[in-house]
Amino acid sequence: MIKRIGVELKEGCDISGGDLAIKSLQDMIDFDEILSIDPGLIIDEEPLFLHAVSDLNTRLKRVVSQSLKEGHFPLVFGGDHALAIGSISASLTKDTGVIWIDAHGDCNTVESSPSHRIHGMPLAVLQGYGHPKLTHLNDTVLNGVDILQIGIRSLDEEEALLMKKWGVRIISMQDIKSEGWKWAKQELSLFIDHHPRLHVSFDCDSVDPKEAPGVNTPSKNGLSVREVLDIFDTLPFEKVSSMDIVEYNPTKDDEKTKAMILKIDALVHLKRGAL
Ligand SMILES: [Mn+2]
Repeated sequence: MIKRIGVELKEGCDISGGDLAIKSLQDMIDFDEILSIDPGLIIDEEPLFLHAVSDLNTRLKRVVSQSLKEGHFPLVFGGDHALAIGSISASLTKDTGVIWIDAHGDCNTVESSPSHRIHGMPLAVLQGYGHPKLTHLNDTVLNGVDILQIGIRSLDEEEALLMKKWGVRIISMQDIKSEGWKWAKQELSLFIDHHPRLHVSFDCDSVDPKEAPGVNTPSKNGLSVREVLDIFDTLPFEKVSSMDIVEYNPTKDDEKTKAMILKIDALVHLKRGAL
């Protein structure tokens, strides 16, 4: 069974609206479980709101682990990509490949991040680089070569160097433009073939703001909704063990982003439900 888990969080990016993602989806989606930030832990820190984000991820990890243990497919929704620390640390094994569809690299460390926002750090944390209050959640450390990013077009300078050093595989928008969509799909297939298990983390800002304006940090010249649906249609769901749909900010939306999320949710149910 697909377990839909909603995460009410904005402290990973500190941009208003991301915390309302679940409320906005609730008229169309029945969540099996909803987790929220503990307001008592929201204290300014370095990185921002460390205690609150760490606590929420600890609880999310428990919920996702339990759901996997019961044989379910956890599908995590939220307005903030910092939640991927909890969802992925729960599902990660040595065999897992992570497909990260995003405009940004999300590979900043506390030192490299210009914004100090944890939503730009989840993939660094999962690779073992970051504040100990976050990296302590890792039972398994993710290797850079087991990450494939798609849709990238905005990396911080130091972050780009770290990603290169760690061996993170990137299919950037520039690559897609020069090599073509067919090539990108072949690269994706190769990555899938090399990994017996997959986690997919979908950041709504991977899509062009013309088609998905309801995100915290929009970035121009992104993927089309058609391309995203093509990726999900290609994914072998017998290998995908868990998934996130994140960074949805309903206060910036004109219903297009929500409609896209509902389409992805329906496609995942169609493909995963058929197994
Ligand atoms: Mn992201």
